[in-house]
Amino acid sequence: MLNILGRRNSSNVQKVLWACDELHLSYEREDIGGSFGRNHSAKYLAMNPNGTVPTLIDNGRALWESNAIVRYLCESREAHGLLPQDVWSIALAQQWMDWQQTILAPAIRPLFWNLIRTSPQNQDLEAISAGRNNTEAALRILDDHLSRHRYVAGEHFSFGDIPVGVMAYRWFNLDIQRAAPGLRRQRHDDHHLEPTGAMFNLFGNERKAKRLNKDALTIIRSDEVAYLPVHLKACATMVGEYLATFLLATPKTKTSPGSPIWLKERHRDARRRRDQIQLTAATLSIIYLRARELGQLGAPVCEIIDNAMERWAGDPDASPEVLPDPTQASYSLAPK
Ligand SMILES: N[C@@H](CCC(=O)N[C@@H](CS)C(=O)NCC(=O)O)C(=O)O
Repeated sequence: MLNILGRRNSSNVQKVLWACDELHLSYEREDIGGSFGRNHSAKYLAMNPNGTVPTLIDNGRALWESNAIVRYLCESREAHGLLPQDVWSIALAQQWMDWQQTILAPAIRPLFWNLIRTSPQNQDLEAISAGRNNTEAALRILDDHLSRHRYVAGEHFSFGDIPVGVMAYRWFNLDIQRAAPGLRRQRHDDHHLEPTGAMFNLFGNERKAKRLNKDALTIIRSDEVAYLPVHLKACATMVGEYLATFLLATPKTKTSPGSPIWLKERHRDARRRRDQIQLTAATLSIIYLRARELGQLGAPVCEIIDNAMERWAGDPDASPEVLPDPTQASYSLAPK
């Protein structure tokens, strides 16, 4: 089991969490650093003498420096494809990781620190203004690169996108004026503010939809191999109940952002009890609701789940080729 030491509101910890998520790695995390402290205890300093977060513990060994951790995770689990395929693309990915540490992070740090971590009466307005200009100048470089390449190392998402993606996400969520059009946010729908311009791919809705698609397919395929039809049927029934409960509780005119708390609790409870059927049902329902929020982009994900649930809900003894009538899906919420 991997252990990540570090508070989740640290951008450097977020890189590691994002990488674990991409690689489908399970881990345990401990809140350390910032208001949680403990990063200067003798025990912590023995693992990371800098007293910074994150630190990764893998098999009793400690690794620090967030970008090195991201690379290590990707390289040691290379089957998952976050590693660029050729030496030049690997060098490009590393170039942008170093650039994030040496150019982008120092530019945005005073801006973030003053706006988010400092009370309004103590904010340094000059530092805010300089930080905004410096960050914008740096992000123009990234934006220009991404207007010619889909991701930092070329056409495919790689480990090199994670550090700059975390920083760009931070930038788009600050309540500031932005001069360059590509570095502004635009209202995507009722709930989401999305970056415009070339950086969209790093963490925009298109990418979210792709990930949800991949996650849904992975879960469905592996459960179809691992479980008996009777278990799959129980799971489909649960998904139907979860989604119906959500529908009943949510006015037709409104899609509320995020999954409801009770559903996340079902997910946590299933993990605690190691109830794989409930875990799959809660996970697929969460994926479904997230995809539904993405409108047309998420519709194929909803369709994949709808189809699988119809298949699973069929007679456990029936041949897998005999699929129930798709028009009978009573819980379907897929955006049309
Ligand atoms: N270059 C290091 C920087 C680590 C760093 O400065 N982390 C900050 C949080 S983003 C930290 O530990 N701050 C002290 C604290 O959280 O108490 C890395 O990328 O891991």
